[in-house]
Amino acid sequence: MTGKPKKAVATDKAPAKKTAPAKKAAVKEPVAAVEPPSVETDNPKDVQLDAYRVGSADAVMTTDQGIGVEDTDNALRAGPRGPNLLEDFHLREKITRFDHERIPERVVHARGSGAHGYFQPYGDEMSRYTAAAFLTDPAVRTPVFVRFSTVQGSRGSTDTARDVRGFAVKFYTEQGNFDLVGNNMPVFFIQDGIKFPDIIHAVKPEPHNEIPQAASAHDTFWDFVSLQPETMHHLIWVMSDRALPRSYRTMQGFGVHTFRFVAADGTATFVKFHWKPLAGVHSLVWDEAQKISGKDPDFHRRDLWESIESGAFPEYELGVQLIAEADEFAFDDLDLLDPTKLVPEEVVPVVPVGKLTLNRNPDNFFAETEQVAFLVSNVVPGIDFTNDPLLQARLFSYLDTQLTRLGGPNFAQLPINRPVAPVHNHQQDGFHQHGIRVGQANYHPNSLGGGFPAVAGAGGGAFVHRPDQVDGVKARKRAETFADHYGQATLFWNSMSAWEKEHIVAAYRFELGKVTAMHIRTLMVDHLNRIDHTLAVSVAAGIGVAAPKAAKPAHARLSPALSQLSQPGAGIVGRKVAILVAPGVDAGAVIGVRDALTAQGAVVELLAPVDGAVEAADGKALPVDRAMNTVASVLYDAVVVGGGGEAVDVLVADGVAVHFVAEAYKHAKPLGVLGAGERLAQAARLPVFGESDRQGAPASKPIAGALDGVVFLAEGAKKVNAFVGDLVVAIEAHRHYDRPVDGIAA
Ligand code: HDE
Repeated sequence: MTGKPKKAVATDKAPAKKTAPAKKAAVKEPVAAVEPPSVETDNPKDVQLDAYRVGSADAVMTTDQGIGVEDTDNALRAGPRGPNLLEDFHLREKITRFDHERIPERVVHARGSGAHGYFQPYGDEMSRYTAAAFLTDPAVRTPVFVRFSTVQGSRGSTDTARDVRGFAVKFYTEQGNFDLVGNNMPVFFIQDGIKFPDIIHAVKPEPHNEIPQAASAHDTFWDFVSLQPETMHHLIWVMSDRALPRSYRTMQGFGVHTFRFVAADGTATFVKFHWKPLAGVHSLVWDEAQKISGKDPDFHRRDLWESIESGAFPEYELGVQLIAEADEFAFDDLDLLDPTKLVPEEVVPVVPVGKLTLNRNPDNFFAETEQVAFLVSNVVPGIDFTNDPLLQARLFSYLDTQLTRLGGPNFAQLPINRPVAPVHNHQQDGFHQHGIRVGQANYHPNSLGGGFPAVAGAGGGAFVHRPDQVDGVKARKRAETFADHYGQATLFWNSMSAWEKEHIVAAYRFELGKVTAMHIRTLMVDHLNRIDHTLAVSVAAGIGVAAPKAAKPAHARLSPALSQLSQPGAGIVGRKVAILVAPGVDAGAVIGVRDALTAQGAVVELLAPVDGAVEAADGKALPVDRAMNTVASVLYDAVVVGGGGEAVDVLVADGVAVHFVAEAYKHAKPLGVLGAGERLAQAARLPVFGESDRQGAPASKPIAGALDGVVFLAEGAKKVNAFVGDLVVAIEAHRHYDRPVDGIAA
């Protein structure tokens, strides 16, 4: 099999120019036929994929055997009211193909979304540490395919479950595929891969009734973790807002395990991989995440898709923590081989290596996102494994699982999985073999094939396992250096801001509050007491468990980099802003705000009680993007209330609009209020606007400027630019958790 497939299947292909996406995605004009997209000619993976793209422009319909189809709406039958005939090969083929459309979903990480892109290193600094060219040559743009995922739920479950997110990157390097199959949290639940089936059985829907879907808030999960203290560190991450990313664009990624870089001279260095989103790290709040699950279960998938279509490409910086081999035992509180531990960035800084840009959506979800097969064992020269016992088990699992999921050993020949590097070996046959190997010799050594393919050796680009001294007593035992299960959970807790701590307490209360077995709740409070006494007392108070006795004070060390506040991001590109309008709206101010925010990259939508257009105060029609009741505040990052007396009368009388504002405020979102719109803010009981009689009385003393993320422009004031400036600052900050929200009903 050669790495460069001949132009195959597509005979009807006429690459068309990719057109700019329609601005209003909700309504699409009918199109005659779908053309395959054009390719970026300098992207070798894209060029390779193009050989497999099939369009149907100007084509006639055929069976799978290429026989023209006369009629696909009526089966062949004996007389118009008679029985079907077995000879109807078109009917049989069509139904058979339909019957077999599904493949087994991934046993974990079943729900996901993918995107194409490229990785480019900033410079050649890494060549001191690794021979991997794709990390060291700034002239090389390596094509990548990335798949983000949740862990627990099925393929059709919701995006915004409280869960770990997968962050799997396939680099199609010139030296073969390198897969960095990471998560959005830097540690894992268990230390030894042999426990993986147990934790996954425990978190998945319970076996007797298959409940709950996409949730860890149930007895079996908490039963398992309460009996397995090594889960405590990862658990507190999952109880934090890290488990509720605002989008895939705004979450970090981690390789989790310690890997090894190997330089050209054979020197090895321990390495931990990090992805940092350039848009900053932002999360949802739990109430919002649950509501989104109903309003738009594809929330993250849609966000990824739309940002790529609009040209606001998600970007992540790859960074590495490097630890010399000689320093393997320099850490007194962690073992580098223990995947339940992180190395604080303040101890070993993250060195930037290069940038990942996601710039193209898949052409076909099944062919690409569903069939992509990540293998932890895919490494290229310059990157090697360590003895991390979780990593070692993963090295087996990923190849094994593809055999069932993708139906046989030839899954690497699927277009999305093919390396761009040439492939030559004596592997042969099996289900779905695509290659036609020529020649007589399918073994090594051979003379009949001239000895080819020949083994390469390091000089010829071969992967050479780094010689490593291994020595020990065969036993089912863990290292004593893996024994501490609480210290880093405490480190995480200590590093959180006040609001992050509040959210963690609320999450434990919610999750444990769903656990019906009281002894599990009690045991969990005991564990929390070893992490932090205040945490344990606060959780206990919410779940009907007696407060634990004061514990031995845990350590007071911090790692500020663990707080989301350490990675704010800059700008408002891709933030979604809703502007509420109604007939009689002051269109001038609304248009000014919309255009100014759009110019800075925000996605702004005008919402009104009904779709279409509203007649503004100046008599002109102002087109709206959606009816308010088809969306909800939880789908936006910020909300602006339009001004205009008559319009605000309509909005105040509309429960949907009042709820929209109250809910956005309660979820700590930035709010902009234009002129008379303050009456809607009062109707929503926003404290910064004072009490309201709900009858439309203007605020006696309107606030000025931005307060707790609420920005106000007084009626008649012309300072739209200043208003927008304050609003942008408020949106950039993402959330405003310090504001008072007690008593807001939403
Ligand atoms: Fe996975 N994991 N995993 N995992 N994992 C899979 O492989 C497994 C682990 C991760 O988008 C499966 O192709 C074992 C850690 C991601 O296609 C399976 C163990 C981390 C994805 C599997 C782990 C991950 C998977 C299911 C413990 C973070 C989705 C389908 C030894 C560093 C990849 C598949 C995608 C998928 C096994 C632990 C991340 C069954 C046995 C730790 C992101 O092979």
